[in-house]
Amino acid sequence: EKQFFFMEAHNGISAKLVEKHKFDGIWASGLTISSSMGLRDVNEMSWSQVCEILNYITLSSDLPVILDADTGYGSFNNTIHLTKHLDRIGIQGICIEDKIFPKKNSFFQGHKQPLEDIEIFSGKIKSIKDSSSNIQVVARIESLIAGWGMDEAIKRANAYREAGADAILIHSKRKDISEIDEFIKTWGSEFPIVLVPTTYYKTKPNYFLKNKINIVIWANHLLRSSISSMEETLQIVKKNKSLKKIENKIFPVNEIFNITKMQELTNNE
Ligand code: SPV
Ligand code: MG
Repeated sequence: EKQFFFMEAHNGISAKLVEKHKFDGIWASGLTISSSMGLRDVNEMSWSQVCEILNYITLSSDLPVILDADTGYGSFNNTIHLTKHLDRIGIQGICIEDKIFPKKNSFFQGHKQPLEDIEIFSGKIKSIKDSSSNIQVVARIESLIAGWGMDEAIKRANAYREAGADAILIHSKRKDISEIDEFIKTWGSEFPIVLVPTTYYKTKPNYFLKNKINIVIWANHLLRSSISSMEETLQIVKKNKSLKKIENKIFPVNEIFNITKMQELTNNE
């Protein structure tokens, strides 16, 4: 059974790089799209601003894209409205999480985030399926990460499968796979599973293989590595008042021309 590894992208250039490196698909991450705009991952960007970014992502790559659509940006009706737009943009997957709009990033240590009512969330899943035959729905369960427990997670997995979800994303902020593993063993369902190993990053690839995990998402690693690289450049240039120490470390301008296909323009001219 094939496994799919999705890497995050938050703009056109990151989408192009994900494709160049032959990942299976793109995770259009709420965290990285909003942070790249200098905003918080708390639905400060509107759904239509997110769709604008998606237009650049789909223009830049032919890879399948799953949009991290948070809660679906409101009620089931907002979610339907969004789905129609995603269909036109050409997105293949939408992931919605069972928190309440406006949500906060799951790793943010604040209060225990409330979960959406199961019936209401199941209604959102059904309404996406009813409004598009092209878009696959990943239902993301926040019970574990928000501290509501394993029984709640299992109950929700059953309900979301019943409602027509195409896959379940079970999220955890443990440093190891233990909680996820318990969920998978307890649920015992032969159903597509999506994982986001951000905190349990030490998990061996063999675990994903053995447990038939369908999609593994590297959720924020291009944004985080680009911030590290920008930090390094800033420190070196600030200190030296010169570019000499940085020029050979950074991506050449000519390579940017290659990535954006400048030669194609010349040929067309
Ligand atoms: C995102 O990438 O925005 C996600 C994954 O939702 S996480 O930040 O791990 O919750
Ligand atoms: Mg998110």
